[in-house]
Amino acid sequence: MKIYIDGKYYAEKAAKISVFDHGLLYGDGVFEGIRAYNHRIFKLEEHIARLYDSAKAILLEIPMSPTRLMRAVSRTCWLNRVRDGYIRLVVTRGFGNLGLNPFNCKRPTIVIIAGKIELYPPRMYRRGLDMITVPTARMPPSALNPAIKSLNYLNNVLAKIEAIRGGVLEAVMLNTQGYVAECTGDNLFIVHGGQIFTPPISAGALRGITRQVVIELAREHLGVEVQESNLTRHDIFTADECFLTGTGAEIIPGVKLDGRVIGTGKPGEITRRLMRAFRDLTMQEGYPIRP
Ligand code: PXG
Repeated sequence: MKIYIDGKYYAEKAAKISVFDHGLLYGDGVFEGIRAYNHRIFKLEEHIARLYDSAKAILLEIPMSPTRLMRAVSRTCWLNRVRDGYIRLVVTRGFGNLGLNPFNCKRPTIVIIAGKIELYPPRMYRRGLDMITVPTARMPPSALNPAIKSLNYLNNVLAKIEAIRGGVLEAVMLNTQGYVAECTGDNLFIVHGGQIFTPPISAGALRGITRQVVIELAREHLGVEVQESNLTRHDIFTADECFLTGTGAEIIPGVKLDGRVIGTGKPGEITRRLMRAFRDLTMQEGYPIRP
């Protein structure tokens, strides 16, 4: 594997950054997880735009234009002969000293890894996920806005640990008001009476790229508007269908929450139609992989 660090390519074993990098010392940085399908990078422009938004929110100036960064991502995929894959794009505050002050870091570090990812075993896509609600609440926007895709993912990691310790693979995270925010690395949707609902961004969800794709697919392919509204656990318990969306997860059905079977306990019709429409879309469009 050839890994991009600050404009140069390194073999996997040689791809290293400093222990004084504030990305390591403080989780001070931002990232994107991006997928490639069929020799094209899916929604690259949208991922790059969100990366710059996250960077802006933490006063980190990415030392490269969005266009050049997109080319660097594409070239990294090309050098790694990616057809279908997963790209991790990371921008840290950079090399500094042991103090918290980010202004001692001279230049952000940019890393691009083109690899593979499998979040859940394939049978879960056919049968659906069992989930639990975890005690760790999603970070309130007044502390660290969950709309920022920062390197500080401990909130999500703790929720993931609680899910796995609880015997399932995914956690539903509530906000500090008790409304559903999202899962550890996925947005959440429910279907009720033929309508689709998802928590608003203000409930503490990331503005998911897959979430936006699903909102558009629902409208265009199913003729159903997705409503953004505050959801409680009760809304999930009593839903006809539930599914999660994310770059890593793609679209995966949720069939059980806290011991309550959702709908029939099997992936629902609307979920399956969206999964098919999503798969078709990923095969059709994207930013070409080239040198
Ligand atoms: N919420 C959170 C907290 C995320 O981290 C999503 C929602 C979905 O957003 P996108 O834009 O991807 O549709 C994410 C994305 C992983 C993993 O290893 C997590 C994400 C992406 C890829 C892999 O768990 N998070």
